[in-house]
Amino acid sequence: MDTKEYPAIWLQTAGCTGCSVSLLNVINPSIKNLLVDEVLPGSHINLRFHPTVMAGSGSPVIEAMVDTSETKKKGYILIVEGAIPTAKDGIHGLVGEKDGRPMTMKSWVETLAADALAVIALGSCAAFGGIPAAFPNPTQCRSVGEVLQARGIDTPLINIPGCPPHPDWFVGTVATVLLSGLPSSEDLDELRRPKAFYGQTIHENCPRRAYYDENKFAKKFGDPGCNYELGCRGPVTHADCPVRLWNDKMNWCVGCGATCIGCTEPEFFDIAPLYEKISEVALPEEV
Ligand code: FSX
Ligand code: SF4
Ligand code: SF4
Repeated sequence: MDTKEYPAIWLQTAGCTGCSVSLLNVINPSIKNLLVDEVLPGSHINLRFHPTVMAGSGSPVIEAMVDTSETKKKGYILIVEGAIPTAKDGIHGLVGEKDGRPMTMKSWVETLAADALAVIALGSCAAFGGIPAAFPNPTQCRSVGEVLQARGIDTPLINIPGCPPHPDWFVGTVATVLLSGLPSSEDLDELRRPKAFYGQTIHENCPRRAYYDENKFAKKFGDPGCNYELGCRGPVTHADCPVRLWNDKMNWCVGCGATCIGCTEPEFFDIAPLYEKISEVALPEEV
């Protein structure tokens, strides 16, 4: 059977590289399976540019990226990790050069997204602005969606937030696209997140939920009880961490005694101090 190649360009903008590190921790398939082998029978992702894992550097890799966008128009996937600095037309974030001139992250995102088959905004920085866009945001970091909208670029966009996102959320989304094509509006929520991974709140599946329902709240970390009064944002946060677990199904935030800090939601870093009860946030209907 012929292998179908899916070219991909992975751009890193204003972020911490945690999204890439998280993906490198993927267990099944392994990162080798993902990058070298067929990710699904007959389908291979040809990752043409990734700043952290590619062996090359300098002009040749920039040329490979540009060549991909020019020769595979509407045939490659653009993955953006990080927010986009937009102040002073993006001068605070530069990646490589073109024709001897420094290129801004903003101009790469605009150029590469316009010619892509689809764009995946990976991580909360790319999806919503995240930590780089936190107040007072002097570089005016914006999400990928905001940058595309400002330019009228209507390439299909999938947001996979999380700081970092779970590797399964990315791999599962890519595998679904390869198997069944781009998601329909039914498959995404109003924030363009795949419902398959973000369709329920943390609170709906939390093993401490019975404590919440009985008003048994931990007063300090380590107490038995629900961590709501310690600032847990599980009731307003959409992701499947309690059932998927992290690090090869080892544990997850509330499971190891912490709170859910709401890392898959817009402006999670700005809405309130992380370890204060979220009384100012309206709780959704009880489930
Ligand atoms: Fe952001 Fe990626 Fe948080 Fe970091 O670069 S989603 S800061 S984990 O890693 O973009
Ligand atoms: Fe779990 Fe947090 Fe909901 Fe409590 S508030 S049940 S700790 S998700
Ligand atoms: Fe993010 Fe909450 Fe999941 Fe932790 S439990 S990874 S803070 S969504």
